[in-house]
Amino acid sequence: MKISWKKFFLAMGILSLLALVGAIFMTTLQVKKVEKPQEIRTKAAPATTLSFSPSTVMTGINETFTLEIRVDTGENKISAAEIYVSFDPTKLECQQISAGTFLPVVLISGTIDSTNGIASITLGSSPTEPKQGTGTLAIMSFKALNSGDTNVSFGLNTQVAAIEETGNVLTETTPSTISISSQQTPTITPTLPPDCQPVSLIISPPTPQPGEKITFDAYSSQPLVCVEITSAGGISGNLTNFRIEEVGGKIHWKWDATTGSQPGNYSVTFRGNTIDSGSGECPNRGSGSWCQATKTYTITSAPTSTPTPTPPPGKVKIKFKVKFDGVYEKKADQKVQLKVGKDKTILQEISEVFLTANNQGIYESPLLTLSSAVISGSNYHLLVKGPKHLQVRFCQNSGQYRPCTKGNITLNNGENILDFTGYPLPGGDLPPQDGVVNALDAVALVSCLSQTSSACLAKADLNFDGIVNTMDINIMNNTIYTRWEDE
Ligand SMILES: [Ca+2]
Ligand SMILES: [Ca+2]
Repeated sequence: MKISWKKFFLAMGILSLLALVGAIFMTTLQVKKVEKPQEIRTKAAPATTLSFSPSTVMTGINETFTLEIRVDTGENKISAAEIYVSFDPTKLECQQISAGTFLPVVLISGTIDSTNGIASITLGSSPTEPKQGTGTLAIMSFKALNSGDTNVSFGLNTQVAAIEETGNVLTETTPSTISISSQQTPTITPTLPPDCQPVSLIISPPTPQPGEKITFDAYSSQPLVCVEITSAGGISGNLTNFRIEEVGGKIHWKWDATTGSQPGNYSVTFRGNTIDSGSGECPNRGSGSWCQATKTYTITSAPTSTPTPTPPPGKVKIKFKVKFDGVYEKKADQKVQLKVGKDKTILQEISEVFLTANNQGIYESPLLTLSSAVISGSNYHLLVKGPKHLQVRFCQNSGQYRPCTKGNITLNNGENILDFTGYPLPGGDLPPQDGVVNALDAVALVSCLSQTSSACLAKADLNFDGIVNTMDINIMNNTIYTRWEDE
């Protein structure tokens, strides 16, 4: 994934007093195609293209470089990609191929055939969410071995699958041209802007466990205008939110993310620029003019301690959908608390269920296997509580539009799909949550008005749109003094 944040003007330099003025916009860097596309096949509905970024690389013998495999799905919603990349093994050594962020699930790990010059990886979407749009499918690193021009291209057996489509939806691929000079390229320092200084990148914790929060902290001694962070996988969800902190006179960019479930070694690159193109855009420049740092991190295998024994899994599985009041389009992943009850007894409580949204803002859970305390039967109810929301009791498998009292949910062995979207979770119980929306929540929201800091967004951005404003007040007003938490 590659994102750049534009238009920030860091000024007032004399005493290194930095004022942040203006808005921050998020844009996906587009891949510039310079090669004539290779036609693979033509079909009516398929619309997906693959390319490499950068499309041209100038390097020297023994130098290493990185290529991102970029996808543009067009109208397709893709669920899997089987990628083959061919290269000339006499000129290039492929050192790694790993998952990007667009299709986060590694179905078949990256393999490299150095004899025949083929690297491959097979990736899938999260089961509940095929992906549409543009993004980074995979990241490759190469070492240049011998001089000359060569191509890195997609193998003809590369395939992309999409829902509602049969067969390969790939319509074209674009190779990358690599020019290897006979000498090592001189250090890139001379091409840096005169004030471009090295960037530091700190990853904490350096060896997170699966599902653990990880923070990337990047800083440079001078203001950077365009910044972006690229993760070579291992992250669940997008690195879409960053926060800026000034520490010891230096501006720090910090990203919080959650590690995925796959243990392994991953890398992340942060880079920034001291200038923009004058139009608020990051200039499409060669790699030489970026101030950047790359670090690796390791996700360890399963947690070592098991503090509380969990009941053995049962036979009932559920997948549920909810909406959050005021959210009508795709926003960042959220987590909710889930309780499964019958009569007055709570049979199972799951403190964190991660939900992902579709384009209509409908959030869906993964398929959850409930504990053996929940057996096939009827009269269940479910309690769902959002991160800034009142808890809601759901009594019907689907079609509920208002509060209820008597549980009437039937759960069978196997998969149960529960649709709670008719009754959006009411927002306003800001953290620390106390089960009621009252003046304390209102004061906390007002104190964050017009704010975009990560602390305020986490606390009071009720519609997850990246700012605390009157829209969030409206959502709280829908709830305040009129609704109490269901139990
Ligand atoms: Ca409250
Ligand atoms: Ca908001």
